[in-house]
Amino acid sequence: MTEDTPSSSDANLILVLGDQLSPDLPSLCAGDPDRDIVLMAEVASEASYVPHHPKKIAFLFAAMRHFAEELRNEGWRVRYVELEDTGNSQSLSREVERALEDLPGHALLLTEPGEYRLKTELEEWAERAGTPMRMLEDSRFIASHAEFRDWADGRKQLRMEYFYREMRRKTGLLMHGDEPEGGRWNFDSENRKPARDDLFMPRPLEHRPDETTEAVLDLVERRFGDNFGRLKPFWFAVTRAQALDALDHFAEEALPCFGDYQDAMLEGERFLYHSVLALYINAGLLGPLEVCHRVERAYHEGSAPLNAVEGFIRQIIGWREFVRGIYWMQMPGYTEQNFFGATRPLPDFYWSGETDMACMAAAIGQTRDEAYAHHIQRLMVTGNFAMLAGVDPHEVHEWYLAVYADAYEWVEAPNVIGMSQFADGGLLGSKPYAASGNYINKMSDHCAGCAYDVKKKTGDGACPFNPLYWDFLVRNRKKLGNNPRLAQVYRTWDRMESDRQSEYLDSARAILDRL
Ligand code: FAD
Ligand code: DLZ
Ligand code: SF4
Repeated sequence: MTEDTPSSSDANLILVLGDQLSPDLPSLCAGDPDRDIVLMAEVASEASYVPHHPKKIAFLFAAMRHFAEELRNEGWRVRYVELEDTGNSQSLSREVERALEDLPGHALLLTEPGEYRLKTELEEWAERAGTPMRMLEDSRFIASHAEFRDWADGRKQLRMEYFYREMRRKTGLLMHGDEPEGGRWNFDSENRKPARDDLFMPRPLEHRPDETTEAVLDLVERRFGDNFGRLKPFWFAVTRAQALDALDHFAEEALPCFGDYQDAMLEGERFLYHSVLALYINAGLLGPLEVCHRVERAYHEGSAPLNAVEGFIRQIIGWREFVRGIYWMQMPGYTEQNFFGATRPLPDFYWSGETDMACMAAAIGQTRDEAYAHHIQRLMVTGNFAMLAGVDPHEVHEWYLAVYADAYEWVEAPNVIGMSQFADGGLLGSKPYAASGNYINKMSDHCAGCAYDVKKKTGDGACPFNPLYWDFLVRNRKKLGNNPRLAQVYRTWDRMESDRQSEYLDSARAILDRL
């Protein structure tokens, strides 16, 4: 542990969390380097509340150590507790307590934690300890809690698209006065093409680990090497400067095709035209608005088309802000929601990758290697399968929270519990993202090399997504039968011969029994 001890009354202990690595963090802006001390701590409680992917832990610890160094260079005194330091109590609240014992008279100052769990832990600790604590709102988000609540209040349905328009107006991104650039708010109708493997494929910018990162890699290998996921090769950015380079690289190389191939999947192409920036934005190395401004600049300079730029900006000022609003409106309790009453344990192959479904093997295999899968793999492959198979959404939630380098509950839970599993009964989406093999075949090239036949609907060798799709709809008809967006699908089922219906349900039963 490294620290310098000043003696000052009215001084603050500023707790900076692993996903608060931003120079413009409100608690740092409110602090004074001549008076206050920054506390950062690597602790087992955060590193193991789910079995995080080793790459995720290494990324955060390395980024935390680099950030602490940058703060010191700017004149801050930093008390940095490494995971294996003698005396490390291995929990953030106890590390605050330990630091305050050494720094009597200091008050605790922090920016609101992203996760409800940790916010509650710290609030309860401060109350018990009788320690003065000032928790500032996290202004790195575009919409404050109050703004989201005001927007949501009195609406029968919360739909991202309308919230997104508010965020466009608020930020002025892609706006001409009150009018959206190009005359429309949303250019998705021009997106979502399947990709071809003869297209030029950029790769995200890779960074070589320096000495600090190598030390973290050794630590993580020793302490978390048995967790699901490969630690090496490790190429993530671990400083803001590197993350800014990754942003430039994305804007120049991949952004122009981002919209067109946003929903595509290709065997062996793990990143396609995605940015792989969520882990940097969520940890604070990049600000969401600066990312959007960089991307908007590419449009104004003529190097990226409007459908790509609008689609990308929508993900950040639309979806990212919207899911955060839902999370804080719904917690506590959101992660326990289970609209369908699904109880099946998560199949083992989510951890082993051993499945002969080619699409699932690709998504899980790259998750193991990269701590990354793109949106459609998360939603329409691993998420879709879990929902169709009736897996307990809480188990699904814990898997996603563990395996992705960008996963924090405030963003992961609404995407998993809400968008992907429909476990909130339709708060976040108007219908479940359920799909048969046909969707995956249209958007990918996985089926050509699969042990199953995507065209075969039932019986031996049929693509499992096909019978499971119908079984899911039939099993949950009481809950979904009145959904107008599913009326046509249920009509198709009702028109089916009863023998055919039985074949679907029998095939589904056989698959589920084997899981
Ligand atoms: P890109 O495809 O390049 O998109 C650009 C940026 O938009 C992302 O970096 C991210 O900041 C933002 N974004 C895009 N979609 C979403 C979304 N639905 N919600 C919030 N932000 C979005 N995102 C996370 O950041 N953390 C998670 O733990 C997470 N879990 C998910 C679980 C499921 C089941 C699903 C369906 C989606 C999840 N997402 C999560 C959203 C999205 O899949 C990831 O943000 C994205 O895949 C990250 O890769 P990227 O940076 O290459 O994103
Ligand atoms: C995810 C994570 C991990 C793995 N380790 C730490 C840690 O040791 N110290 C820390 O301050 N933060 C860590 N984090 C990030 C926290 O879990 C995150 O700040 C909370 O979940 C709030 O979003
Ligand atoms: Fe996936 Fe079915 Fe296609 Fe195989 S056939 S890759 S299981 S969708």
